[in-house]
Amino acid sequence: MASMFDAAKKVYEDLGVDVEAAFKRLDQIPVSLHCWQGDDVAGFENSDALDGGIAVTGNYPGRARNADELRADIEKVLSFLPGKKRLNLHAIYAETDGKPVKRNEIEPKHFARWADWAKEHELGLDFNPSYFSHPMMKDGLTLSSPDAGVRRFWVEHGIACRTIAESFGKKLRNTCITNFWVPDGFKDTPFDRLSPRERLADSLDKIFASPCNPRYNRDAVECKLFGIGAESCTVGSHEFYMGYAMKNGKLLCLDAGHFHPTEVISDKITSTLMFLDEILLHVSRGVRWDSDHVVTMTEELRAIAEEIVRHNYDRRVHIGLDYFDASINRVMAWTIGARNMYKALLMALTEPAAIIRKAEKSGDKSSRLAWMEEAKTLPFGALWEEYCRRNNVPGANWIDEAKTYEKEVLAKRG
Ligand code: RNT
Ligand code: ZN
Repeated sequence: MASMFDAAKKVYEDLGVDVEAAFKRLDQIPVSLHCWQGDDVAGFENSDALDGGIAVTGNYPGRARNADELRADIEKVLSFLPGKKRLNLHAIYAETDGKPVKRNEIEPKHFARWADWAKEHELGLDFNPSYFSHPMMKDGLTLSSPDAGVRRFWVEHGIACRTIAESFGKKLRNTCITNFWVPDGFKDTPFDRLSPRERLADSLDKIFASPCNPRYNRDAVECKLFGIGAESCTVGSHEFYMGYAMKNGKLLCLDAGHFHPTEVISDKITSTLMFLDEILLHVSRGVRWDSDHVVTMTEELRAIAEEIVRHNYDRRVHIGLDYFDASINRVMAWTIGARNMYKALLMALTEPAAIIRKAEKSGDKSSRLAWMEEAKTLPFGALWEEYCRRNNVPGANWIDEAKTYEKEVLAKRG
């Protein structure tokens, strides 16, 4: 293995790429693993079917049924991932010892086990209030509902979540990013698109008025184009949240599956960061109506990583994953997408940047395109295998290990 790596390294070095520096830089770029791939966004509240315009299809055996199973599965996934990791939790993953606790009354103690476990595994935690799969969602609306009682409940949920997030940041000495996504929208064309947006902004203002130390928690707001059952108007549209984030100093969350099919978030990174300090990404893959397919090595995934790397946004772009697939082994779905994220970052970190930049600067567009295309077939696999080896995680043989875990653990779940 070492000799294949040495040969590959030489190829890259001849193109002016410092592979060791790329490894070191990748070591410092965290990827936040979403907890919800392991149980089909079910959580531990025993709620009815998933709603909020998102859907998980498939019934592959082995879904995690409780927090211990979910943590065991996450540990398995983490053992397949090189590089720096975080974990992203949703409020519905509270552990309340079998006693139902209202979402507006959840507290840090309901996440104590998660926090202890995160500390033990040296993981930073991120958080999300859960504005779906709940009876207080009325007519598809939460924070933008015309019903003041509904809005109040969800405002309180948001405030409770920020307190929990702050406790994570304090305990782990690691800033938590809390992402606000609400599914609020309309199946058919509303006459008044303004009032719900005014109500959403007002509710958010009320949530963010609660004190929260930005060293321990910072907030992001996530826009969306449409959801199932909310096809005609989404209250929290891109323009809504871009404006809200800029005006209020929040992070904007760009989900790769939340835009028109030919619109890409990679092109939004430089634009938004001209006017915002930080953004959050939900790296996902949209396929027709679904915004949450397993992340594969697409042109867009590479472009996202390139934008972060080329402009040194390592600390200003927070990378989170967001997809859910129940039609294949969930641990493998998780791992495939997450490994692809690290892989794309390493690819971006080892592109022959100096050569391409020089061609562009001198106006030599043919050489620019030629080098960008040549770069695609450099011996990248040997670099990736070496990076995995140095981080004590398997190369392609993770697949066999995952299959063994399926046989020994997942298949035995009822
Ligand atoms: C939904 C949003 C949101 C959720 C998660 C579960 O379209 O992308 O981020 O996927 O919060
Ligand atoms: Zn998302």
